[in-house]
Amino acid sequence: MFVDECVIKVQAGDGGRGCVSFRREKYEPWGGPNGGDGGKGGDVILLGDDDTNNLVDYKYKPHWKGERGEHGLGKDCHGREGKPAILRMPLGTVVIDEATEKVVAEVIEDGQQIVLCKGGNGGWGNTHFKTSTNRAPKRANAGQDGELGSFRLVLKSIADVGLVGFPNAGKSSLTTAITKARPKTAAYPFTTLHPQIGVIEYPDPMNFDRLLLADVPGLIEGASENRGLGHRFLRHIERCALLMFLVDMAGVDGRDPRDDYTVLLKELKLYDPALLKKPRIVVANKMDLPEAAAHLTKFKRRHKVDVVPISCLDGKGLEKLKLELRKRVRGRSTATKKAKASAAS
Ligand SMILES: Nc1nc2c(ncn2[C@@H]2O[C@H](COP(=O)(O)OP(=O)(O)OP(=O)(O)O)[C@@H](O)[C@H]2O)c(=O)[nH]1
Ligand SMILES: [Mg+2]
Repeated sequence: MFVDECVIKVQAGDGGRGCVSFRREKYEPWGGPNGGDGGKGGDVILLGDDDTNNLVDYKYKPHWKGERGEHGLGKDCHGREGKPAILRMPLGTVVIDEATEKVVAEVIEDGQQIVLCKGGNGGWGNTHFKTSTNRAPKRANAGQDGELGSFRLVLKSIADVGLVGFPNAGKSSLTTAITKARPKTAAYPFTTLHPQIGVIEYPDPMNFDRLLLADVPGLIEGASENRGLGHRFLRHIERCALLMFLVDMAGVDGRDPRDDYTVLLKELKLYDPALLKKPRIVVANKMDLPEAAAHLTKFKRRHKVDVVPISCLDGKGLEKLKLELRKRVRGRSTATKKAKASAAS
């Protein structure tokens, strides 16, 4: 089961109580205060984890608590700190506070730690309240309460290239052909029911590189009115640097490939117009079928865009496409870096 949105309720541990105690020993009538402090409560910590790509654990276990700090003891013994609650999050998780509707954290890197709720500090033991005029204080602090809250987790996958296309266009076939991911492929629509990330490797020994490719479920006209699987999964391409529009140029399902492209642009715009501002590459798939060449000529005439022709079946054009993807993604990031550097200087 794939879950990319859920609500969790978390509470950090309360601090332990400080202790009121006095040193009592034989021949030591005025031993003085020796109450230890309470321990700090355990935090609630989010930990970026590259090995998970799903929030399903949090759907079934939505309540998380940090441990309470132990109370202070006599003989100046401080209470132990409470253990933190560590929540492993898939990379790309956005955390929204339900009370304020504000984004409070974003988990981006493997191993990144974010304290979502802080544990309460432990209370002071009576040693802290000793003064020259009050040498036997009978006062100690209670521990502070740990922070608590209700948070919505929304997973927006992190990838360099996001696939956009109608069902059956061959998105999963392409992912299988150029990455080691193995999404299910079949000749019926909506084979892919949730996003999958594949890694495209460039095994050039001098210049090893890799790009992440997001295969998402197909879009159909009316996705904005929740037809098909709706727009739900488009959030997984929001962060991509490049959008790859994959069009079935043979029109196997009886649609005109020219209309497919128009509909895809329209549906993306209805979801979020900012997606159309992203760089995009148009790829024509199924060029091994005889009808495809004629469709491609008509397509270019109407849409006036550069199209990369490929066939996932016989592998034609795939190497060229991989290089083109690297050029566009890396070229873009170097261009952005150069722009930032010139702005800074
Ligand atoms: N002839 C031909 N068939 C292809 C090619 N690429 C994919 N197909 C076929 O197209 C069908 C759909 O492929 P998928 O990869 O499952 O398509 P998809 O876009 O992932 O579809 P959904 O997951 O349903 O959105 C399969 O039967 C593939 O064998 C190609 O280049 N040529
Ligand atoms: Mg698929």
